[in-house]
Amino acid sequence: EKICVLGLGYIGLPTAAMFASNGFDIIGVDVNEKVVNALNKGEIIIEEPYLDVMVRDVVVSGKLKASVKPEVSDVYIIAVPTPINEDKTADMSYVISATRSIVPLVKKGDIIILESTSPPKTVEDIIVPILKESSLNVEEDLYIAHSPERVIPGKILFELVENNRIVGGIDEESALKVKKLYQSFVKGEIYTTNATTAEMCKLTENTFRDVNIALANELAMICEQMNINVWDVIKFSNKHPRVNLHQPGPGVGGHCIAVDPWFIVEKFPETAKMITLSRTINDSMPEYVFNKSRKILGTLKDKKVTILGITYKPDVDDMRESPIIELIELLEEVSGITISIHDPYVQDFKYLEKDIYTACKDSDLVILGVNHKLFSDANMDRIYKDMKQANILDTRNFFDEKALVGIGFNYNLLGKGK
Ligand code: SAJ
Repeated sequence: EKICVLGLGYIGLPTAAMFASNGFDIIGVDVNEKVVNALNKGEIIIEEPYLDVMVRDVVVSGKLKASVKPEVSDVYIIAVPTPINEDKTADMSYVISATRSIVPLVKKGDIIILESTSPPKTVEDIIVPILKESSLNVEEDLYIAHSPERVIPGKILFELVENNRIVGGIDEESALKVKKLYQSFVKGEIYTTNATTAEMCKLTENTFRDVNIALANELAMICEQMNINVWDVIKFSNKHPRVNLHQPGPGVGGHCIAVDPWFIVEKFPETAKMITLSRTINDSMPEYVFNKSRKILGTLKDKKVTILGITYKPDVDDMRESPIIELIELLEEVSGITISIHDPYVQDFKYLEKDIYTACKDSDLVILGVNHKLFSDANMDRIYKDMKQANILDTRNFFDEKALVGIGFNYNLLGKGK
């Protein structure tokens, strides 16, 4: 069987490689020639553990080829981005053009799968109508389903295999056909349902996290006012068998959790009250951290502020929608401020210092933005000695408070009052 995977990003490429290493012939399609050229040489331009080796193997064995144009296949998997517009609606243009590009190619019996995270009813209202532009009797001749990706960056190859999966078909036969296809490598359960339910499940999963994180962030602000530690409140509350609070932080980043809830709001703006409010709370966190920094120093004017970690989450190089970038933008507005940044995963960004000690030297405040594991190797005694004023603001409950206070730091924790 030949599979055409449209979109060779964080989801499409691992999926293509996985099918290829399970014996399928894959043509991977991307509009970006750089991605295509690199891939045909067995190289990848994204960072994901083990993916480089896997891709190289299937390219060398001839199972995976890349092209800027789709080719006639038996299965088409759409894994293109669905970014968010300024007005918080989904930009469906890539899904639309990818679907259009296969209209001239589809034949009776083909399978079409949408993997991109999409607003509810995308399969019904966008995919099916576009495929009807072909000469086929779409409902009869094609098997169409949404099977949302659910993998977490940093563990994509593991989760692709191990996670449970949902397949929502335009009819039962479609769902079962697609389930069978994924069973070639998925070890988790595969649950079948209709397309709109599958679309809504994906959005619900990320919305659940967003709402839960918003609650944690609200509790953090409340606990600060009460002079107690929210991290203790959450830790002990979670000892209850039916409580599972998430962690507060400087905001929610990434291209999923900070985006997907809007795809529900877009369709139901009046009803989606809690979802909208949670987004607003989480989006307000960079400003909250900024104000907390100002309180620590009295004024940020003419001070040096160092930020450790600017990616959207720990131990990855991905900066998309990172709340720390927003924090930096707020800091930039302060007159006379000096900003320096250290992030072992980022190669190219303003204010970047390759060395953590240089970044912290003469600083008035170090803000821990992201809890990269690598930061635990830092010699905090040395950082303390080199700082102008030894203030730390930990937004992730990463540091050992006792140890830092022992060294002499003025340790501040998001969600903990003084
Ligand atoms: N965050 C918190 N507190 C928490 C957990 C996360 O502030 O308790 C923040 C993180 O710092 C980060 C953001 O939220 O900025 C999102 O990080 P994440 O690790 O929770 O999730 P993503 O965006 O990397 O991946 C999510 C996953 N969804 C769920 O776990 C329900 C993943 O399985 C999805 O495949 C992915 O979105 C996606 O593509 O939709």
